[in-house]
Amino acid sequence: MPINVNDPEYTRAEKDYFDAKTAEDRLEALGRMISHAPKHKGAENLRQQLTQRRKRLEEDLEKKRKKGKSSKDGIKKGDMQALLIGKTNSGKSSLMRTLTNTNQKISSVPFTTKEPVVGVMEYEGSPIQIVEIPAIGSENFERGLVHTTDLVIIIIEKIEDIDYIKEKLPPHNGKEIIVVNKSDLMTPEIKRKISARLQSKRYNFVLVSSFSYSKDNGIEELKRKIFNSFEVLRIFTKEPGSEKKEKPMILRPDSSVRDAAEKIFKGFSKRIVEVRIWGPSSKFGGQVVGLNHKLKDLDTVEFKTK
Ligand SMILES: Nc1nc2c(ncn2[C@@H]2O[C@H](COP(=O)(O)OP(=O)(O)OP(=O)(O)O)[C@@H](O)[C@H]2O)c(=O)[nH]1
Ligand SMILES: [Mg+2]
Repeated sequence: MPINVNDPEYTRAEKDYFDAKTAEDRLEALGRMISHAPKHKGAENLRQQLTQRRKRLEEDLEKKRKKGKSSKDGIKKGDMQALLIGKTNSGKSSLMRTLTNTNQKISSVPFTTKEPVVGVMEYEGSPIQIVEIPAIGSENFERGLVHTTDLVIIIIEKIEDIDYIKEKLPPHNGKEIIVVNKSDLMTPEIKRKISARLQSKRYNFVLVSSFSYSKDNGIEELKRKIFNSFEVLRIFTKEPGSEKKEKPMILRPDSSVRDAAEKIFKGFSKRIVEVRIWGPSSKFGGQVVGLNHKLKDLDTVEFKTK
């Protein structure tokens, strides 16, 4: 038989419980209901029901939290990472599909993308990780990824979008490229005006159309700008007597031969007896150098081990 509880604190907590908009608020209100529930024997059933309800709510919340984690922490940052950030409908998903191998949904319905989508853009043999972040200003926008990224690609449809986005953008140390999308809808006159405005503000920018079939769509220029913003060294490695590896390793500027060796695996540099290099940092092909030798982009390094 349901019992009537007269405690006003309990009544308020119960109202909050039913009015709660989030699971966290509901759980909080339920906690108050439990502490104000009558203590006498006749209310034993009620107390039991409430604690059971709390247990279920807590389990649901924990599940949700874990799921949320897997989307956030599941993205292992690549050597070169760029985030696509923009308002809803600006064409993030469309651009991503043109740049990479992903196949996410494209739609004029706002807030279609609800979780980050990760793809890879190959540039001259080097993989660049591109991540679409759900629309800025939406509850699914993920701030955490912005702090650590190398490059923020800001997608806009009109110039005013830049201020809106920059205001909401969390602090970060990455570079920025402004991408004006949907240029296929613009007259040459409008394109000229937009370019002049962005140039006067000294933005690194490019006008594109995500539609790959659209002529002069700016996509190749964007790819080049993306790659150039990383300022990395692409280093090919090899063993004596064999061909160099097909794909270069990616190193920070100012890296040495030792850094390259340690990237292969930790402690590898201790096993090396001789290093030869070819390419931009060598005086001649096959020059023998020490572990402290500074590398240049597109060098080939040969490691001879014990
Ligand atoms: N004309 C034109 N339309 C485009 C272009 N890029 C995207 N669109 C259209 O814009 C709409 C939104 O595209 P999406 O790629 O889904 O946009 P989004 O930024 O990912 O949107 P949300 O994930 O919902 O925030 C779709 O109707 C696309 O067809 C473009 O370059 N030109
Ligand atoms: Mg999208």
